This record gives sequence, structure tokens and C-alpha cells, in this order.
Amino acid sequence: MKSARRTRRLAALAVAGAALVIAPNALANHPVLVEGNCNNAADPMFAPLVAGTCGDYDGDGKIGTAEDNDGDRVFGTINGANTTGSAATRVNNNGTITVVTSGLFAETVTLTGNVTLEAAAGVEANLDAVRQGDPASGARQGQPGIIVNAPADRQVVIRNIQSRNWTSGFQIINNSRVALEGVRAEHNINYGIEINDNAKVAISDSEVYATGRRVNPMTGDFPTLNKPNPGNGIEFDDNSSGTVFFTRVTGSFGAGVAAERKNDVCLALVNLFDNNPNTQGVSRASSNGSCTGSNRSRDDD
Ligand SMILES: [Ca+2]
Ligand SMILES: [Ca+2]
Ligand SMILES: [Ca+2]
Repeated sequence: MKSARRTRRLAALAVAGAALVIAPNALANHPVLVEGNCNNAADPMFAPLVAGTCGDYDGDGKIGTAEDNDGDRVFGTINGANTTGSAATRVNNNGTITVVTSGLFAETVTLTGNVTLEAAAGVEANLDAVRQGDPASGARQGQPGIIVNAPADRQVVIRNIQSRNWTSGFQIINNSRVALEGVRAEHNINYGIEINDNAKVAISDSEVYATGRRVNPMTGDFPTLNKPNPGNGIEFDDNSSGTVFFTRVTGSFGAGVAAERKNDVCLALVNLFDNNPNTQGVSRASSNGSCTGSNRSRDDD
């Protein structure tokens, strides 16, 4: 008798526990996948295609915004996966977004939560302002690609993502804390990676090339006819701080790595070439390949 009561009580507890476990996962903090796309004007990424072709990862014939809104946890755009798709299945700026097949994503993405945005190993996920044949390419080239604007008690991770042809490939603002790993920023006009305000950013195993340099048949080329502002590969502005480790920065119109607060930025195993100059305002270059600590030095100016 006693044992039957205990069994019933345990069963009731198990049901309650299951409800507790399941409920928070219904809307957020779960992993989702993003399909690639065809990456050419003849097969626009926002139109349905034949199932199983052109990055249709789940083989349902839907890509782009059609895939965003079909109710499963596969998406056709990064914004769909993060904020604009079906509310019940998207990440809602809280979870992991993995791009699973290669493609071009002509979209500005803003991350505000505990988000990991990554491409799977071997996948080329290219956030590009320019998509051939798309008239919106011109306006996109006047805005940043990936924006991180998260409060200080969150951490954003961006891994194995390319960002090309924007004003800033990556723009990190306010109190954001970010790890950039294996990212590539190329042919962005003003900054490859722009870090502002009080942000703290660790950059590792990344490549920042050709900042301030772009062929533009509409406005004229950068930097010949249009001046980049300032065309720096990586810049830590305002009160921001960070480390740059095992990273290459080459071919910038302006500085390779610039820092407003010289003691708040540490470089270790960084290859700088053909920037103008290679570093600006950076005093901490590690000789032993290690940077530790993110706090401001007392003797900082
Ligand atoms: Ca699909
Ligand atoms: Ca879907
Ligand atoms: Ca689907």
C-alpha cells in the first residue's frame, strides 16, 4: 500500500519534472540549421526549387523565405533562423544557428543574445552585400554585415563565417562580449572588424583582407575615387578591449590593427602585411604567443 502510494507520487513527480524540462525549450535556446542556396541570379534564393537541389538540405523543395516559414527547424535565411521565421521553431536570438550547406546570404544579421552563429566544417557561408543581378546590392553595400549588440551578461560566438562587401564586415557595439573564431572579412570599405563602445572581443584564427578596397561600377572604385573611412582591418575604438590571436590582416587601405586604448588590445601570433600602418596605437604585442587578461591596465592613458 505504502509502496503503491510512493510509486504514484514518484510518477506524478516525474510528469511534473518532464513538464519543467520541456517547457523552456519550446521557444528558444535550441539549435537550428540553415540551408545554403544556389548563389546565382537565375535561381534566386528566395524562390522555391526542385526538391533536393541547390542547397535544399531537407529536400522539401523549399528554400529561402519559403523554408523560413514551413514550421520545421531548418531555415533558408540566417535572419529567418534567428528572428523572422516561425516563432515556435526559430532561435529568437538565443541558441545555435548552424549553416549546413554552402551559400551566399545577402542579409544584414543582428545578434543580441546568447547566440552561436557558425558554418559547419567545410561549409562556405558567405554573408555578402553583393548578389549578382539583385538591385538591392547597392543599398546593402552602405551598411554593416553582422552587427552584435548584446548586453554584458551575454556572450556571442561567430565561427567560420565570411562577411564581404559591407561598410563593416563585423560591427560590435555597446557592452557586447564576442568570440570571433575562423571568420573572414574581405573587401569591406570602412572596417573589416569594427569594435566600439565597451565591447570585449577575442579574435582568433581569422583573416581580414583588402579592407577599403572594392570595385564599384556605380559609385567608382575604392580607394581611388571614393575614400574609405578609415579602411582599417581591425579597430578597437572607444573603451573596447580585446585580443587578436593567430590571425592574418593584410592589404588594408588604413591600419591593420588600430586601438584607441593601447593597453587594452593584445596581439599574439598575428601576421600583418601591406597595411598602412600595420598597427596603430597597439602597445601589447606578445612575444610568447599568449595574451591573458582583459582588464584595463592601471597605467593606461
Ligand atoms: Ca528546404
Ligand atoms: Ca523551415
Ligand atoms: Ca523544410
